[in-house]
Amino acid sequence: MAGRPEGTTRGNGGETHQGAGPGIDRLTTNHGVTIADNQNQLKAHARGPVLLEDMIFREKMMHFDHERIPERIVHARGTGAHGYFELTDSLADFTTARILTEVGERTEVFVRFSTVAGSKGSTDTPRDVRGFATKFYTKDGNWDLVGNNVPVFFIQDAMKFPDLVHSVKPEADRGFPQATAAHDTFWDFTSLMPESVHMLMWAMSDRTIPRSFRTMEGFGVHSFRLIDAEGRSTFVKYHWKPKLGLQSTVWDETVKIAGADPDYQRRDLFEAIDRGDFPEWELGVQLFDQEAADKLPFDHLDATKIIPEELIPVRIVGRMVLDRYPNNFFAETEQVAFCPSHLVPGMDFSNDPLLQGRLFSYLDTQLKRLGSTNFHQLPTNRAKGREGGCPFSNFQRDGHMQMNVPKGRANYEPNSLALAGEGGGPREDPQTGFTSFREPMEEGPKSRIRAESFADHYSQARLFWRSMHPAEQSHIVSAFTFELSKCQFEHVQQRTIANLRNVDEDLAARVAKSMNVDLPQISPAAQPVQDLPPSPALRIVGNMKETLEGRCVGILIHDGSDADEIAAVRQAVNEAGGRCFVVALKIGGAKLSDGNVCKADGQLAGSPSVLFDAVAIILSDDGARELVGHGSAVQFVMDAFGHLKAIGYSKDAQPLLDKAGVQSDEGVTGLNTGFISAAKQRFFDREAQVRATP
Ligand code: HDE
Repeated sequence: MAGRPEGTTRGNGGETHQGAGPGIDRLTTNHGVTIADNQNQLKAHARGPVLLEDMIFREKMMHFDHERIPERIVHARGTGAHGYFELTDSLADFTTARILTEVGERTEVFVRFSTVAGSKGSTDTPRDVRGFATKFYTKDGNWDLVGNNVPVFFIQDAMKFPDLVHSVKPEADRGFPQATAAHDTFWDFTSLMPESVHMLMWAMSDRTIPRSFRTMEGFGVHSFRLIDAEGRSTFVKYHWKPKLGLQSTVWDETVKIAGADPDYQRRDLFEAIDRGDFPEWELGVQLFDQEAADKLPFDHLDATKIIPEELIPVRIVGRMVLDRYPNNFFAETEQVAFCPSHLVPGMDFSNDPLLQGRLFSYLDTQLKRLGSTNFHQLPTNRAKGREGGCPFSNFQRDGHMQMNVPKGRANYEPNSLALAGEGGGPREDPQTGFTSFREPMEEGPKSRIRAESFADHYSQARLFWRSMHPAEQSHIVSAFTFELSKCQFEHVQQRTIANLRNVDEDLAARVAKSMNVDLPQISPAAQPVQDLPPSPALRIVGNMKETLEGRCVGILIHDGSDADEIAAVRQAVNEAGGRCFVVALKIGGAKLSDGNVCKADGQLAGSPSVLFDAVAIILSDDGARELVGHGSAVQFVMDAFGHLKAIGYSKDAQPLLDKAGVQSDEGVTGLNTGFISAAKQRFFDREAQVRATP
């Protein structure tokens, strides 16, 4: 807890009432009646039948029977945290929304991170896009920025969303596989939808195997509008940039994390907040007007396109800090309801047909999931930013689970009967109310049509591929190879590779070669593919921060390990802003060189090196020789090496390194000869030594 008072990262939410509320020490029914016996049902006699009249049992069991609500149709597995957003640079020239004009003001937020495809009980680390949804409780009402950690999407029109999701979810007849795109139906669908290819490049890249939520970027994906006081519009794309920089895992590592700790990413977020190491992101905006939009070599209303930062720079305007964990997962994280339609005055939507479809879908799904049109009254969803008085006020009434008790005789507008002094109840306000941008509409026949300007499916996929570092390119090839090799239908594999030929011939040839299949004929492209300039900002390698902040070093010890060496590594790691986690064969720890017992934070079999960012192997000669006989110790070192991590080691640990096949390189160091600076990095050049790079 790093000296922080217990509970400061939780418990400030205020909204606790029933159940374990402070000061209530009696156990009661839901109707406030004190319970005398919570152990036994009411029976006719000691060994006799149970009586139907036992209202205490029936209430308890009925409530339990109904505890579950439908999980989200997508993004079912998630975790959330409270925090605040603080504006650092005013956008008053572009918008009237106070959250974007009042520099220094802090606005409460709730953020939910999620995977997309898996069910609620799946693991945290499949290859998958991550959701990054933020609810800002602003003075002007709630604003939901419901984004992902990838800036594009698979499809262009919301009409195709149910098809896309059906294809990636478990297959219809067999109900598996879970939480993965690596199966026939997904690749069948996407191979028939060339518009998905750009997103597939991102999905097969290291972006979808992030190390932590704290090391992910976030994107609003669509273009939105900001509206100024004169009603003028500027397009905006939103970006979240993590303070800790971008960091991902390698595939073998992420697969093993899923086994070692299925809750790895939520635990990481929880523990970081708990120790006061608050996750932080900068909010960036790309601003552009219609004229600039018209000059882009692609249509910004097409959600399969990015606007490279090199074309329109990202302006940093604020920061978000997550500093409080929910009091209750269900009440807050499960019941939070995000809707892209939740905008505040000074903002508006664009005509992106994917966004337009989302405006309906999220509101609709909350009704199904939360069971009532009154879901906005739940504490986690309530608008609470307005100064003074009721945060919302209208004549919508009744419905399931109405939690307010509106006063007065009139529930319609206009009226003249409302309570004295209230002037007939709440009234609209043309000055400060939400007004849509007065966009001039083109004339044309009503039609179901895809704009011609959406027809270029490959140029940005090529841009992405060519922007990648060679190590990232080979990871992309491996990911396509892995996923397509899980497909049983050759025509599905072939059609995907045929599409990839439009992205880059080398990419397609490498995938075909590493699958040992024929290179198919190139698929026809609807438009000639453009050679757009690469965007180095899209890389992870090179954009990863060299820091130990937010990172953890695993220290492997055994009986006889040098106490001074352990202390020195701990101190150096802590001074660099990192954390240490001591691993020993047994949880009780090991007897060190100075005769003291050092307790372990984790037992070796349950604390593999995949859980750490770098490892220090501090062993005596005898200790090393003994651990050579333990597969988990050998694997610990072998994986750290294979996952391109720094390994610092004491001289006597050499036999264990030899057994693990560690070869010397700049990431394999003595404990006080460069380990700390090595621990801040990953060694991508090592990759060729540890696996065949396709
Ligand atoms: Fe979502 N999406 N989505 N989505 N989405 C949902 O809403 C949908 C899309 C995103 O933590 C659902 O409340 C449609 C893009 C996040 O609670 C559902 C389309 C982006 C979350 C839904 C999209 C997202 C969701 C399921 C295409 C990035 C989790 C439960 C037209 C910009 C929010 C729910 C949370 C959740 C529909 C595409 C992000 C069914 C129809 C693009 C982060 O309503």
